[in-house]
Amino acid sequence: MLKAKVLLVGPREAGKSVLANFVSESIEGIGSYVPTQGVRILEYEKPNLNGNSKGAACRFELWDCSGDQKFETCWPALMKDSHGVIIIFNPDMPSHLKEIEMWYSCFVQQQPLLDSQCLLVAHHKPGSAEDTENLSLAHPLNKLKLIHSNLEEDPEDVRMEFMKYFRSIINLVNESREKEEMSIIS
Ligand SMILES: Nc1nc2c(ncn2[C@@H]2O[C@H](COP(=O)(O)OP(=O)(O)O)[C@@H](O)[C@H]2O)c(=O)[nH]1
Ligand SMILES: [Mg+2]
Repeated sequence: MLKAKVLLVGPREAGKSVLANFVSESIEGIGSYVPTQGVRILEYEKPNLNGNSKGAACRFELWDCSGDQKFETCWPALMKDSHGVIIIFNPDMPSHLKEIEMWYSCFVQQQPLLDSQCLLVAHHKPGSAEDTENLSLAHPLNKLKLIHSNLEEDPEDVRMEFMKYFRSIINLVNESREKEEMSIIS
């Protein structure tokens, strides 16, 4: 069984918990806003995600982190042994564009993770502005893979993009495991 730990971080009320529930097929619906306290860990299992013939299942731990910076002292514990970081923000909020630089710096650059282990998600809530579809981000965020998520309009596209990202993370985990195995016998 290949296992990966992926964090969901970003500004408050961006939609982290909604997306975490959606991709993990958790039944918790969209209700009134409940701020996540510290972190909530969702498990998600996917058979045969990496498409190998062995058909090994993959297990994801999705760490739905609080966007509140009062939990900053917990961040090192959250980041420990993580394989990926998904930064979720609301493209309608100019303040989020600044804030995600901080999340990127703390959770990706300082760990350090590769840029390929990071996914940026512009999450469009119902009734959001149309023109933010052509969002252009400044360096260094413009080097990252950016997807748009709109659960009302195209939920399957969102799911597909997340699965693509999860597949890339599982491939990295698989590669590092193979390297470790090789290093033991050589
Ligand atoms: N209908 C709908 N509401 C959403 C969506 N995304 C976020 N929301 C609303 O925005 C609130 C904040 O989302 P949440 O995921 O809890 O934000 P978090 O602080 O980033 O975890 C939720 O309580 C929902 O009311 C969405 O895709 N559809
Ligand atoms: Mg939350």
